[in-house]
Amino acid sequence: MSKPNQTLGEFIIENQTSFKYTSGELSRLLNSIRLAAKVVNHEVNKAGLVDIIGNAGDTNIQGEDQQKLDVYANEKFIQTLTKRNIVCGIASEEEDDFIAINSQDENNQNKYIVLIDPLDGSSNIDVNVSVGTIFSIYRRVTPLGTPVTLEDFLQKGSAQVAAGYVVYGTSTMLVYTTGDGVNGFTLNPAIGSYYLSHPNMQFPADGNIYSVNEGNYSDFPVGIKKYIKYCQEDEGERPYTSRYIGSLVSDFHRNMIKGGIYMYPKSSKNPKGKLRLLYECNPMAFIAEQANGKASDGFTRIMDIVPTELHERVPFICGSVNMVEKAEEFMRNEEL
Ligand code: AHM
Ligand code: MG
Repeated sequence: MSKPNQTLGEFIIENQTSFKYTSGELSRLLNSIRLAAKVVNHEVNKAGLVDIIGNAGDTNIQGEDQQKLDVYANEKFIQTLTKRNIVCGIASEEEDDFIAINSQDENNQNKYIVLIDPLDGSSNIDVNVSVGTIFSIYRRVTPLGTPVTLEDFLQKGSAQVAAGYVVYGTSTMLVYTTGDGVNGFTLNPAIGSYYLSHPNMQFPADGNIYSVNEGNYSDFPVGIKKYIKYCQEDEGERPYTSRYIGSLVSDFHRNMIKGGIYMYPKSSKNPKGKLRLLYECNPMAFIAEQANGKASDGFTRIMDIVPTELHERVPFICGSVNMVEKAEEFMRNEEL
């Protein structure tokens, strides 16, 4: 149930009873993410004012430059979730391994683990283009009071209990699902509260936007090339338009509101695709499906893929259901 002018805090509390494993624990966890996102938002907004942009000199596990704001966001989310003692484990796109939090303590009854991409699209920070945070929440599968293991993190996306993103754009929005639809909240920076601005978000079944890095076109699988040509030509009608920000959260958010498809296929540069199954694809797939959209790797539903490693990458096609199914049809036809 959503009410006009409802704040995110009120919404979380009012809806906690409709969650299938009723407990205040998930609400406390979502509240911590909400808080950390506000702190990160404050820092992102002043990125142009202070000397915080530029590389921190480190590279992350995927061998990419880490920028200072990535490091900051990573620390803030980990600190907030650790200090409040509400999760038993965290895995971050910016960390080599998962972090266990007091999970060996037999009195520790915390059952949730969080996977997070603290600042996605970070190559956009120093040019004032929007970036985002993506999070995914699961229940641990190993017994309470024992140390968390890799098994707790390598769960299929279909086991997620909640997922969401924050888009630091012209306004800052937090969008999330607990498996009962998707709701979006806009931050009022003067007051520091998020208000329900986009209740029950839905991908239109059809759309006219395709989002893909066409710079990689010559390397794409033939099915994707043909789908792109179909979008460009479509028997001379050309109903499609191309929009690509290069920030997954922002491209996804726009496509969910307007109708569209986002694609990051494999290429020779990224033979398994670029995006990470656990930190990026699964949470976005959960949100997409909860909003009547669809997400696949071209052949298989993203949330059915069994992960084998923390930083696994997969090709990602996501958005309006009819558009994703059309792209899958082109992929299938090339397989035959
Ligand atoms: P990141 O996690 O290193 O920021 O990379 C993920 C980002 C996505 O947000 C975006 O859609 C994609 O990478 C853009 O990649 P490219 O610049 O290759 O088009
Ligand atoms: Mg990322």
